[in-house]
Amino acid sequence: MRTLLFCTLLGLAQISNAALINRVDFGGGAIDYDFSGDSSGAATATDGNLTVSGGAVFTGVTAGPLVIPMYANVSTSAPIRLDFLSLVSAVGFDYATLDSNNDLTISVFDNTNTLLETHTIDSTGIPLCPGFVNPCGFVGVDVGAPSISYAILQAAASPLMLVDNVIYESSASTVPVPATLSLLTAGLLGFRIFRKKQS
Ligand SMILES: [Ca+2]
Repeated sequence: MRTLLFCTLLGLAQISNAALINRVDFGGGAIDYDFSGDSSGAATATDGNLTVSGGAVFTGVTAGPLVIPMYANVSTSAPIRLDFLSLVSAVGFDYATLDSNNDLTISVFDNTNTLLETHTIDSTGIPLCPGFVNPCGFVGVDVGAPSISYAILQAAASPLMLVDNVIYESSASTVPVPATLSLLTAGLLGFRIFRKKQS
């Protein structure tokens, strides 16, 4: 009974955390964008499908995994916005803040401006970035289907933030475990049938 309760609680915890993902959760077909081809000070950065706006391409300082050039709103203090020409199912990026007590909120919307998900990252729980004076980390959102049209990143206390190494995925293949399991089951079943036919 205790085990059942524990498993139920564990299941609930997994459901409530399901939307936030790490970089390793993205599939092999995910696209990376590190701003390496963008010139310093450009207001928008684009790979043709993803367009980043709200700030400017920043070449001021490298902060842990965020390596210049990156994207920052240092000059505008506006939210950073990521627009996708083709809808995506998941998006993530490395971020750093210029204020050690600065909660960040990421919100993703569909192409009718409907809010799909919003997450606030408590900056007090984030470790300082190696070689940098302020916190940094990775945030990834997976909505399970290619319906994200744009994402908005906003900071609460001080609006300054840095973004680099954007990763995004257009198909819902960021949770490969069930698919792998069913393939494995199908393989085992096939093997058993094969063995039966042989004997
Ligand atoms: Ca970079």
